[in-house]
Amino acid sequence: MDGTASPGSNDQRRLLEALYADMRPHSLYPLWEVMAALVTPVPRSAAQPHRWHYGPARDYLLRAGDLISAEQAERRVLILENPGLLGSSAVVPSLYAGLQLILPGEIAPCHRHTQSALRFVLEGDGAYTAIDGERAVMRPFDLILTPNWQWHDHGNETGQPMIWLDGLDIPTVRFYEASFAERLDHPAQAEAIPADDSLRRYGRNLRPFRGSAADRRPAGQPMFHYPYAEWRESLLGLAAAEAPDPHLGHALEFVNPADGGSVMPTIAAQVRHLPAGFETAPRRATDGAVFVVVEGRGTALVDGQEFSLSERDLVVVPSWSELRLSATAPLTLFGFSDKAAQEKLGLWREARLPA
Ligand code: 1HN
Repeated sequence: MDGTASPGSNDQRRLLEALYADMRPHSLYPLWEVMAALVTPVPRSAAQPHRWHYGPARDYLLRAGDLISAEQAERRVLILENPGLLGSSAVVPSLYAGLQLILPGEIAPCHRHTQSALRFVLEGDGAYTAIDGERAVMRPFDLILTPNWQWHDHGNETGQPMIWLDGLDIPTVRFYEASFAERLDHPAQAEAIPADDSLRRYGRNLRPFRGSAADRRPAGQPMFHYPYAEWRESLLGLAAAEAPDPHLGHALEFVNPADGGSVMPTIAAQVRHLPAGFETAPRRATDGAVFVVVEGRGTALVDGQEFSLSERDLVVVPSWSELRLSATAPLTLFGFSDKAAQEKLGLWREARLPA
């Protein structure tokens, strides 16, 4: 036991143990025996740093594609389960990550749930996610959101497999015991709104004139598609114009234009760019994060464990682990984390350490 109380005599110990044994059937437990483990001076994550190479994960996913349809599976996904959190379907204690495959002609049937999701496209071009009646056409490295309780289905009318990274707040919703879900009685929802309508309406810092009855998305969450073509231009433009932050490299956060905050209440998303030869100074932060390589090569040093990274490899960086990133070729990363929820709860912190 990870005790807090200072040791006493053998006699005291014996009497205490007898007390504990008597109390146990009454659901009572002494705080002083566990307090140090509950209130740690710094975070101690149960999650482990881990890297998944894309190639082997993709092979297993395609093998699953031969064995079960998207419709039969409802979602054909390989969970990126943290080796420190086995059995929990979690990549960090608050978040879930997975790799999803949709083959040509398939539909992942329409449903909605209180879990919020993001998709980050890794392979294929031109499949769609439909969200509350509107399709977003998925192109490589686009970010697409499925906010809490919005109807969504995915379909692939192209000739190629589509693979993307799913990030959901499943463990957070489980923690609060607030899961609700429904299925639509049709596999695909009706296309009520033209494809990419929300990008035209909200994607360039504009919104429908108030009172014009043209608002088609929820006022607090108007955007659900952040195309690669746009975020790449912003990130690489920044990289061309200024020196990288020593601890982050060039870094941009995706925002919800309605309030300037994170893309969803529980999940924050970011992109980073490191010029070739650049190495970040070490940094810790309380958010548990998942990164995927968009382009380039490098390494992630996470609490002293070194992971080589190449295109589409994934790495999980648990809370308060010390991260150093380095680029052997210009390195672009996408990441998502629970920073959004932690900031709302007043918990998020970082420590920028000397190089
Ligand atoms: C879900 O709805 C999707 O819509 C993916 O693509 C993964 C994992 C658990 C629960 C719901 C999707 C999911 C999921």
